[in-house]
Amino acid sequence: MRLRSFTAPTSTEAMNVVRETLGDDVIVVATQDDEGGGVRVTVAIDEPDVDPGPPSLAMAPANGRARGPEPAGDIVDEVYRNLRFHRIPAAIGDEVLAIAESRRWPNATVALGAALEELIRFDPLPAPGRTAPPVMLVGPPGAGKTQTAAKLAARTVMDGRKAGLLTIDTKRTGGAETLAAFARQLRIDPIRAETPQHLVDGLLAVGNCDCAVVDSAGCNHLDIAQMSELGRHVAVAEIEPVLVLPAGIDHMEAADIAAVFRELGARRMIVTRVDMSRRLGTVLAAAAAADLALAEIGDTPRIKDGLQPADPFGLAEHFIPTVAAAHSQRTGTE
Ligand SMILES: Nc1nc2c(ncn2[C@@H]2O[C@H](COP(=O)(O)OP(=O)(O)OP(=O)(O)O)[C@@H](O)[C@H]2O)c(=O)[nH]1
Ligand SMILES: [Mg+2]
Repeated sequence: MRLRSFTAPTSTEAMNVVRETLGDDVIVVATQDDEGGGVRVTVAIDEPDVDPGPPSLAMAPANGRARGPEPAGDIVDEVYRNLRFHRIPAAIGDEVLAIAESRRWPNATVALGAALEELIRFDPLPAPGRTAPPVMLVGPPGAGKTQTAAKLAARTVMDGRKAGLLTIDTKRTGGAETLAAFARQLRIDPIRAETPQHLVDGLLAVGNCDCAVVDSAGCNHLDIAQMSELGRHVAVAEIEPVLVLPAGIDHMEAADIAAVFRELGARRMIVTRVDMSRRLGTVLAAAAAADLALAEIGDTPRIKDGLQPADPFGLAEHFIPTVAAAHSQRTGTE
């Protein structure tokens, strides 16, 4: 017996989807309001039991892209088990499964990657040297903004280009010093912008840099005064606010946070601490809820090579790690 959930605006519509997808030979085990809106119908399908527990190395494909075709039902099952394990919100999960079922994919990673490519936008930050407005990293306290600023600067410097760092995190004890400590390793002296006008001046001073990144203080998205203060800094010049959000937090909270930072002007997000989180539903929930494009993935505390430009198949491998990738994640070796 296997369980599957379908979400639609009404229970009648959800049942229609159930019948279209699985026929009449199903048992409805639950009908409930979905957290994301609409009604979720859960049905039992009369098939041999499938353990819905965490994906294990034994279940992982030996090599995400190179393995030959698996039976279509096995692939959909594997995608389904991973969606459940990662706590993917039902509404997105249903769409992913529909895509996984729509074609014969070589394996589950490719099926999930193809679904992510269709459902989520991917828009990495421009490579150094490409003309782009300065980026301001914004997000909740402790999300990884300062470390990400250092990672972006390091990527630019490693590429032989010039990076400029600024910070508006000047009121909090130690805020600016953390960035300065990272920046020293890169021989960069970050500019401390105490006021919006200082920020304008600072941005002019780094105008010749290939990549200018502004670090900001962590903001409570429910605190209007804090968000307004941040908004005043974003508005002073042509700056792109980019949300930084850690993986692994509750997916409904992540969606709320993303929606508030979208109001501030964020259109892209960087997900950090992917190496520390076994469940990545947050990533999809936040991106889908606020229509944010995934820009970069932080999957290491290291500054050097600390960010990977987000792409659907790379992300799918984080959801369904290959044996080799899982091994290297655990041991730090190739
Ligand atoms: N393992 C891991 N740790 C990370 C990653 N990104 C950030 N961290 C850690 O997360 C913690 C917080 O990172 P910060 O960059 O200081 O976070 P912040 O958003 O600037 O925090 P505030 O300025 O206090 O709001 C630090 O201990 C970082 O080393 C990552 O991708 N992986
Ligand atoms: Mg910081």
